[in-house]
Amino acid sequence: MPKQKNGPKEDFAIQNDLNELFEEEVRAFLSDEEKLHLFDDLTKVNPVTTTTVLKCLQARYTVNLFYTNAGCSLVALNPFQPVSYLYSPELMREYHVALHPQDLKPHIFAVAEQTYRNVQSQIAPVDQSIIVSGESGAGKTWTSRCLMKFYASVAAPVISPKGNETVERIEKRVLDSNPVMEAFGNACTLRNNNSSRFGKYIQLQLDRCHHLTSASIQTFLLEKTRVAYQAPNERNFHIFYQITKGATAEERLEWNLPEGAEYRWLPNSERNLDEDCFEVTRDAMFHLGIDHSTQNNIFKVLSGLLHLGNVQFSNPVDESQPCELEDKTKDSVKTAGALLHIPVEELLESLRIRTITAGKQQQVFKKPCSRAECETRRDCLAKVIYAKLFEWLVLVINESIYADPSAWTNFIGLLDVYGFEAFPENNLEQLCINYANEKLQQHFVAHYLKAQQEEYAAEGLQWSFINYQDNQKCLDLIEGNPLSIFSLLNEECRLNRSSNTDLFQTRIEKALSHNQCLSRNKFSKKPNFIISHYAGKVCYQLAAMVEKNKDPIAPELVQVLQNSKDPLLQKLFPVTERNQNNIKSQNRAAVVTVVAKFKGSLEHLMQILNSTTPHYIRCIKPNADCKAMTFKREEVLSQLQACGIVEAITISAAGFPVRIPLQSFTERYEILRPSHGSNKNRGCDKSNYHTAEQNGKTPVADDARASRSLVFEILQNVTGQSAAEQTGNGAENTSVYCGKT
Ligand code: AOV
Ligand code: MG
Repeated sequence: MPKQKNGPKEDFAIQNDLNELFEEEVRAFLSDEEKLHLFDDLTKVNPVTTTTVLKCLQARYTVNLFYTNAGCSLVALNPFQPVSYLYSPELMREYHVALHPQDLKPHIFAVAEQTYRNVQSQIAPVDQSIIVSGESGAGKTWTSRCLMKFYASVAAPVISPKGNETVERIEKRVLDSNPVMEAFGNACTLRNNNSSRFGKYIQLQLDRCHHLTSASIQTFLLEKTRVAYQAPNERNFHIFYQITKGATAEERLEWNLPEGAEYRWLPNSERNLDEDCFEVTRDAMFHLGIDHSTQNNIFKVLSGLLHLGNVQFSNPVDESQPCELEDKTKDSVKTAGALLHIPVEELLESLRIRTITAGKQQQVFKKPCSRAECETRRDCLAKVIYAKLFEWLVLVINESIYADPSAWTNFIGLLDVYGFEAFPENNLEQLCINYANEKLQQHFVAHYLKAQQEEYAAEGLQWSFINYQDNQKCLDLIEGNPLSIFSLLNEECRLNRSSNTDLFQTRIEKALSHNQCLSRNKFSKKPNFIISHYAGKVCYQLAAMVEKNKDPIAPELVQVLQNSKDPLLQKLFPVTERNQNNIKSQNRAAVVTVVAKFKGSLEHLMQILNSTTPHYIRCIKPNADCKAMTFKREEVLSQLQACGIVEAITISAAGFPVRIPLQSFTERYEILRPSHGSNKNRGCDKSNYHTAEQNGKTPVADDARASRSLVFEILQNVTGQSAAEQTGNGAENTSVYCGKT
């Protein structure tokens, strides 16, 4: 349904006239750098080069213009300062009611509104995705949050779906998922104080009237190692700081968190962040249906983990005996056991003693673990509890925002994954994160840089091919078949060869040296490999990588958790016949590795993205120090080059800004054809075109020419311009492209 305008029609006419005047003025001063900020769309800078694009973005940034259109995508520069006027409800409304939101200043709300209107106009694929990308700290999560607020405002149902005052409205619950997931899934890193340590794809589901009915969240690979290990100058997940800073006196007593106590797994807690606010998380959890007693249970378990982190072992005098506890940590293990509702002896046994079943009689042996093994088990226990808790929270949130599929017809998906990362030390976590970013980059390349040009060529349009950086080689190196980093990692896990990293390094080089994206830091003594990603080179350490990929969990640890009397842990680790058998047969069962699982979930995501109409928001981090109003040219330049934005702008500038499938175009506009209803025998009517498609033929130039003539005929009737005027010098001046897709 077309949008009702808020103000008088004339407002928009004046606005459009102004825009035209504006452009003329810009053209007149083309060489004047001071006017560069007036270019709302990078396709209009002339010539489109990395330098002009960079200059334009810098000019805009200095006058607080953070958004710029870039043909098919929107470039968003991170202001690193509050600019609340940019996200006000009034502005949301302005974009929502505008006749042509794209004619207003570039903004994420313009993208959001266009996406929303695409659903309303039902042009296939009707389901939409907004893919927010950019490196760590560029502003993806911020942007996704603003997009969610936009839809919560413009697509809010008229009445509460359950008609029940005691249930929070759906849009509120959807928004409340953010603080909860960020508290449990985000952390302060060297790159970003509020860095997402998991990937997220949220589907906002709309009913026939395009009202928000429900939503569903899919998450990807939480970086659970952070619970038990934080790199220097980084922090654990926000929620731990929230409970230690925000608990009431009573809660401190119950959760055993005395004021000023120190925890090994809580580094840099003197640093106070906005994200440390406990109250916001609690309120949001409550709105999502997590009652106070369940919340209390969650925070008690988390406190238990903090105490578990303080447990330290020392080597026993007699090696046949289990490791001893360091004196000062004896209380920690007692407190951890009490908070996790596990008898302390059982907890200690699971951490210090390994059970081995061997021989035909399946005899059971008990063997004390080494100090290193005890520490691994302690960390593993914390990681498995935290990961399960996060999984369960996502489940609870999904239940709270769920509606039966019959209640909704289409969706808008928002993708916010962890951004590209290169730290001084990188391991499996960064490999997975950067692999996810490579996949998204490939989607962009395939969708805009490759497919669009190939389609123009197939339709017989004049087109000089614009070269672009394809990242297929890098993806082959990471995930390809039969040999790749992933396949070799999995092989090491399968063959249980985790200790000799030197040998593994040699194996990688032998198998994959033909791929130019692979190299090695020869000056480092530690075994490593370097991958040349689209966004830069990253050196990955091989130490512990295979073990992390295997992600083993000792059966004794699962058992001790299943025996816990804590209601939450009982929910997270239920005893079922199946997992009982699993524990027994775990050593023999094929291990599903971390990268295999991650690859599977990303492939599933790509399938969903491919079935939707994509929109891209490219977040750019103007400086690595997260400083307000600081634009570092080299840093922005490398991000622009990496994501292929200049090529995309060039293609968009030379190509067709409006792309409508021919079928949709004819269905919608055939009525405007002068010969409508009288002339059925033209070379190209809908049915002709369809026959070509149904026969599985690529639309050859003849079909394409015929289809274009139909489009021109309609356009001519509307604009009064002849076909020759419309085509001008070929593709460049044609504003509407109607193709097969
Ligand atoms: P990210 O999601 O892209 O990083 P965030 O969205 O967390 O990055 O943004 C990082 C920080 O930049 C935020 O915490 C804000 O302080 C600031 N910021 C971002 N966008 C804006 C904006 N539009 N206006 C004001 N401040 C902003 V990562 O999750 O680390 O990849 O993995
Ligand atoms: Mg983020």
